[in-house]
Amino acid sequence: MATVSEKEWTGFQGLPAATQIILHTLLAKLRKQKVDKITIVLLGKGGVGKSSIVNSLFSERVAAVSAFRSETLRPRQYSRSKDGFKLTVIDTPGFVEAGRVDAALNSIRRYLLGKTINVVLYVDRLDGPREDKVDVKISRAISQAFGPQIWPHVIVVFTHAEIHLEDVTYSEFVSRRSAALRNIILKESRFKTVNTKVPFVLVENCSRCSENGEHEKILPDGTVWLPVLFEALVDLVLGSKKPILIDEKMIGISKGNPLGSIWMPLVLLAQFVLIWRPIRKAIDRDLVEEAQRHSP
Ligand SMILES: Nc1nc2c(ncn2[C@@H]2O[C@H](COP(=O)(O)OP(=O)(O)OP(=O)(O)O)[C@@H](O)[C@H]2O)c(=O)[nH]1
Ligand SMILES: [Mg+2]
Repeated sequence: MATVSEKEWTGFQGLPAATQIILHTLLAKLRKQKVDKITIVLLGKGGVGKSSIVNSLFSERVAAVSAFRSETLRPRQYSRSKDGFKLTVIDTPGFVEAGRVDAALNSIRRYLLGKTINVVLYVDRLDGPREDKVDVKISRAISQAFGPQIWPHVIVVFTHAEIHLEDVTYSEFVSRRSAALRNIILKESRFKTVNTKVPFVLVENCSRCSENGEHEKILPDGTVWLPVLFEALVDLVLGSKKPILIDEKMIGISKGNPLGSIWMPLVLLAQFVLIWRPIRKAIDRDLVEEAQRHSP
């Protein structure tokens, strides 16, 4: 049974004043559209910073993080409320290695069964290794686990975004890294629509990262990333993307054996046509022959 904690969003008060002003504006925008709750799911490889994002979003240490081992052994749900608005974040165990993606996703989708979600944050490191094959495998596995209809609800989040590069500008590195992952997602996910865009956001979870004069955490290009992340969430939620219910139909989990329920009537029909009808005919023929033999 998953742990559910629902409390006041106390971390909000600890945010820099400038950030609070933007978040208040975003909350008002949601209220205007009668959105009083958002549920976010975090997905991604192990150790990329999913649980750290939970803590960044709430501005409170709610999820355990570790540099050395996985602290998130099963999906966990956290909720915080502010002024009648409830933010729920579902943290999940990482796809430890390529070979275990399907197994990890299977347990995650079973946990999500029956839940309604607004946004999936697909998390990866900005400075991550260039393992295209793993990203391909993960994109395919996510499409298979939830159906390609999950992708319009996805925002890619690149963590470890405070990097300093020697041979390329920050903006060029970001645009090439994001384009590469976005292309893989579009190609492998079977999610292709005209003008498809997979939004992405840069995040730096480290508590010692650079700040501006307002004590807001900034990226090397000066962007204050936390409000940008919240803006992306609100844009997606208000951008006509209805929340999705993770139901049995969507994820292909049925109570019985799905193959049995589809094929059983066909098997019975085939048995009737190929076995019982010829036998019945043969019996009828025998009976007629028998009757003829015994007739005077
Ligand atoms: N510098 C830096 N470190 C980060 C960032 N995000 C996470 N970390 C560190 O990376 C390590 C792993 O972070 P977690 O948040 O536990 O990663 P996770 O994805 O939840 O890991 P699993 O639950 O094992 O899948 C921790 O030591 C974090 O402090 C980031 O944006 N910048
Ligand atoms: Mg974790």
